[in-house]
Amino acid sequence: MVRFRAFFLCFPCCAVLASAQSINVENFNNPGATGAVILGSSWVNNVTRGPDAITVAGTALDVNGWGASGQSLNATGMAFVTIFAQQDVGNVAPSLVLQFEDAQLRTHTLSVSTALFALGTLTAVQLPLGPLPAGFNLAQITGWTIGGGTNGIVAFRMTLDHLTLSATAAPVARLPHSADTNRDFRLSIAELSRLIQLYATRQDTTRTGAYAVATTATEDGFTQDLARASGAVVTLARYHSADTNNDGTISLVELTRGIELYNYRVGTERTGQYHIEADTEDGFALGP
Ligand SMILES: [Ca+2]
Ligand SMILES: [Ca+2]
Ligand SMILES: [Ca+2]
Repeated sequence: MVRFRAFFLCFPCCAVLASAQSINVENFNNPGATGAVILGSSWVNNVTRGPDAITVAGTALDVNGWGASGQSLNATGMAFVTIFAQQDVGNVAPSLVLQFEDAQLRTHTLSVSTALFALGTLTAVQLPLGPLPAGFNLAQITGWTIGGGTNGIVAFRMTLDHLTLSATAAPVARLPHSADTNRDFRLSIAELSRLIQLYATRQDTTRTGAYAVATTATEDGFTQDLARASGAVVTLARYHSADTNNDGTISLVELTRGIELYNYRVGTERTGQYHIEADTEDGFALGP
């Protein structure tokens, strides 16, 4: 581990990404969330707030029990909604419903089947933002709510992590980063070291960064390809999340992106937190 230390210092956090093509509506973080439990709803006292997500359980019903008012969201140009959530054991609610309200109190409601969200595994589901109701003003969204969308009929059991709007339907990662082998949406030093190991793969004396899909169990499902020569073209059955150009090798630029994720800080504490987001080179973005 020590021999990597100087290497880290050579790659300070570099802000490669500056896409304004998406809006984070809600991160459900604690602290940091935009919305809150809607008072008087069945979600009161039934929402557990984790650092990165809320978990709705207990006697919560399929109402829209979380939301924000007094917002001034300008969603002009946005065309897709991505919801990052999971179903939890006992969920009976058939739909996850998102409702926006504009400054003239017009509402726009989107509904997606909860079956699209894996049970117990955070899943990103993307859907078109439109068509919009006549006159709905995307430039002046003042509030939104999320939940099961009814008056309260059946049990709602979901964990909600992230809600974004985006201009394009860029491919969205549906799983944690390949380097995040314990799938906690944080890159640890051990996980980064594994990525560096793949990057450092050599054939004879030449660094190739070549990797292959593992045929025996490994922490990330990949293995160093010690046989492949530098520049040899390969097609893999699947690619490591860090291999953003899908060429079967981890390049310096790709490793640097991994280090950028690893280096994410909250104040002075390095947390390595990241989340799934459209419109980035690897389908992920810094922070919870
Ligand atoms: Ca979150
Ligand atoms: Ca991790
Ligand atoms: Ca690559």
